[in-house]
Amino acid sequence: AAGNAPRVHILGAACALGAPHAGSAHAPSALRSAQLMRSLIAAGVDAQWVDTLHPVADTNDAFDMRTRLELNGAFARTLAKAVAALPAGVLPFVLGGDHAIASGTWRGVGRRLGHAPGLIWIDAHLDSHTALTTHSGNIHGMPLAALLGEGDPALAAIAGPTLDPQRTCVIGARAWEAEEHALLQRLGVRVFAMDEVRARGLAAVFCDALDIVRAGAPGFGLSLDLDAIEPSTLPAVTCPEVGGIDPAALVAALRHLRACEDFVALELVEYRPDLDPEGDSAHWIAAFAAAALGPRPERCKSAMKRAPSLCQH
Ligand code: NNH
Ligand code: MN
Ligand code: MN
Ligand code: MN
Repeated sequence: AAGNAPRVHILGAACALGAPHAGSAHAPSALRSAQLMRSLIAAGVDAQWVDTLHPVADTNDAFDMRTRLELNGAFARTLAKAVAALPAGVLPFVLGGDHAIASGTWRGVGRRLGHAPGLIWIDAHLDSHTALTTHSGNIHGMPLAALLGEGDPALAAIAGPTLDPQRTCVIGARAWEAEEHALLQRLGVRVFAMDEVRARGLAAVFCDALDIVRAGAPGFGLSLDLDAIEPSTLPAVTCPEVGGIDPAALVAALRHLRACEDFVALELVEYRPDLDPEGDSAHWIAAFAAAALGPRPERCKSAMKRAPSLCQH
C-alpha cells in the first residue's frame, strides 16, 4: 500500500440487539466474504480485519427495556474496550451491527484521543431518544443521545469522553419523533435535515459539517447509518426511509476525508445481507469505505490541516 495510506484496523460488531430485526448481526461476516476487503485493497488501503465481536444473545425478542439496555450496554462496553485497545496510529473501522453499537465505538475512540472526537452522524434518523422518550422501544434509536451523556447510564455512562454537542452534527435526517429533535435542539447539535441536503447539495453541507466537527480540538470521526442513502438504490437496511442521499454524491463527499489528517475513525451500520441477494447494496458499501479510507493524494499533503481548502473548489 502507498506510504501515505492510513493503516486501517477493521472490527466487526455482529450485534443486532438494538434493532427490530436480527439481520444486521450477519453484516460483518457477509461483508468480509463479499467485495469489501478486495475493494479496499484495490483502492490502496492498508486494511486488516482484526476481530469480530459477538453479543451474549442473538435476538432482542421478548426482552423488556431494562434487559435491552443492559445487553446493549454490555456489548457497547466490550466494543469500546476493543477500539481503545487498537494500536496507536491505526484508523479503527467498526462494522455493525445495528446503530446501538455506536454508544461503544465513539467512547473507545475518545479514549484513544484522550478527549471527545468531533462526530458526523449520517442517518435518516436522529437516534436521540432515551428509554423515557422512545416510541418503538428499540435501542438503536438512542445511541446519539447516549454519546451526548443523555439517558440511562447503561448506555450513556460507558467509560470514555462524552461528545461535545458543538462538535457533533447529523446529516440526512428525514424521519424523527418530536422528543429526540427537541433534545438535539436543546443541546445545540446542528442537524442538516434531508430538505437542506436537497436544497444546498451534499457537498456544501458536508463542508459545513467538517467545519463543525474539526473546530476546537483535533480528531473527528464519521458514523454512517446506511439508511441515510436513498433506499431505491440501497435497499438492504433495517429501517428504509424514502427520499435519501444519492450514493454517488456520498462517495464524492467521502473522498474529502482523505485530505483530513485528523479523520480518526469510521463506523458503518445497519446493513442487512438477508435483503441483498444480488450484493447491490454491498457494492455501494465497498465504494463508501474505499472513498473514505483511500490513500491521501500526494499533492494535498501541505493543505491537509486546512478545512477551508476542501470547500473552495
Ligand atoms: N426513531 C426510530 C426509533 O426510535 C427509528 C430508529 N431507527 C433507526 N435509526 N434505524 O437509525 O425506533
Ligand atoms: Mn442510526
Ligand atoms: Mn437510521
Ligand atoms: Mn468541497
